[in-house]
Amino acid sequence: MSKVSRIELTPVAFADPPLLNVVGVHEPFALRTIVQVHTDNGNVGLGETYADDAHLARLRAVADVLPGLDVFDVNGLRRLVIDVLAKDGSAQVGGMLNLQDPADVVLSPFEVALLDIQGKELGRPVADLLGGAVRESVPFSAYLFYKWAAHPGGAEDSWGAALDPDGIVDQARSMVDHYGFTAIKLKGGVFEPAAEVEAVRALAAAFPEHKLRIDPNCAWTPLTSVRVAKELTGVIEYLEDPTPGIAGMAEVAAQTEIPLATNMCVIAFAHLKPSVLADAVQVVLSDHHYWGGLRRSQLLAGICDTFGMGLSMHSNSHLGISLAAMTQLAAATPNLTYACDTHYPWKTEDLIKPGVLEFVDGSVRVPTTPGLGVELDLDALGRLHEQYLSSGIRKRDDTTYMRTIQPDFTPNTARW
Ligand code: GKR
Ligand code: MG
Repeated sequence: MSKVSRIELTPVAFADPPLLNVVGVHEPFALRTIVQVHTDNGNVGLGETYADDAHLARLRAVADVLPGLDVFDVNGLRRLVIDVLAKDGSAQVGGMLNLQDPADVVLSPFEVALLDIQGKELGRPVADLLGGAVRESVPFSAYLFYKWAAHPGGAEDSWGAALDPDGIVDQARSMVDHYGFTAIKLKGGVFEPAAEVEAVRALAAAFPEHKLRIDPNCAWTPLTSVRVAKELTGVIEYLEDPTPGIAGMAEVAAQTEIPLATNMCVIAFAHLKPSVLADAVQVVLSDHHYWGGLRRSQLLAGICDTFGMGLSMHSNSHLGISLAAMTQLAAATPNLTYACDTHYPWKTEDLIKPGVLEFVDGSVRVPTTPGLGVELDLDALGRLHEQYLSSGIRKRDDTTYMRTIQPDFTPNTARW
């Protein structure tokens, strides 16, 4: 079997609409790093991850020590990552999350790339390496955002503005008509809770058959969260991160029958025990980008199963290699029974060759060709890398961008 011969890390920037959230607004470009792991027999494995400067520096440090690694030695990969990052500090990812230990977020894209190579060498899709696909297609949810019609000074995008319940329902209509989603998530934490509850109610009236969720990214106090939960009982399938911290979530969970979901207070293996002991969350949103890749995400799935917690999937702005990895993982995870989040419909540029990852009836068919099942378009990679160089953006910072437009903006965390 082959060995790693060299690694290419390419930071890219792709156009992103002005999506609003608790900490500000998305900048005109989102960043990703594309990882290409080359082998001594001419194979290439793909991975995709964050591209903030600090993360890129860690990826580069790990990439330097990987040549010579057997592509099946995923345990060896993790040991190397841990050695290289020894005594390294915490890692900020996705604009809002702070990980105490950067090992799993750095490991992830390399692990995905090794699995891609393993699949190519064995002639099997990655889902087969993860135990086999238990579903032929993976359901995703429509991910709605309050948004402006355009970035300041820019041209209006095709989605238009969504700043009230009517705008949100129109946005949902476009997403559902276009992609066939059967679950809908609203990103909240932007307006007062009452306004966001009204938007969810408007969605429920317009889409009575759809599963609904709201995620204010911890914008509310426990008291407000309990009030909102009362108002939305019977309307939403889960309430995502209403309030910060395991203790706060436990306080809310004790007072509602709506399952509480999180991608903010349980974001690493160390958080599972305290969260289970406090019965703080009933659904964990996994994300292979910081849970250490696909196999460690399966470990998380097993732990959720053991402790009777549900499992769903979180997303940040991403491109097609991530979508392929999410789809292969979800296909091979029996207890991933909620529709997964994805930002994919918001992007207008990609760097994989088209035609593989299409949404039909809200689901993506699991590629059955070897590896992840997607191919990199090298011209597009070059274009998006040029865009990264010229964009000047080197880390995601929704708050600073928002302050260039509203100088007095304060992130809304636990404010209401
Ligand atoms: O893209 O603005 C955004 C989201 O708010 C993202 O940053 C979150 O990580 O999607 C995420 C979530 O579910 O919390
Ligand atoms: Mg969330």
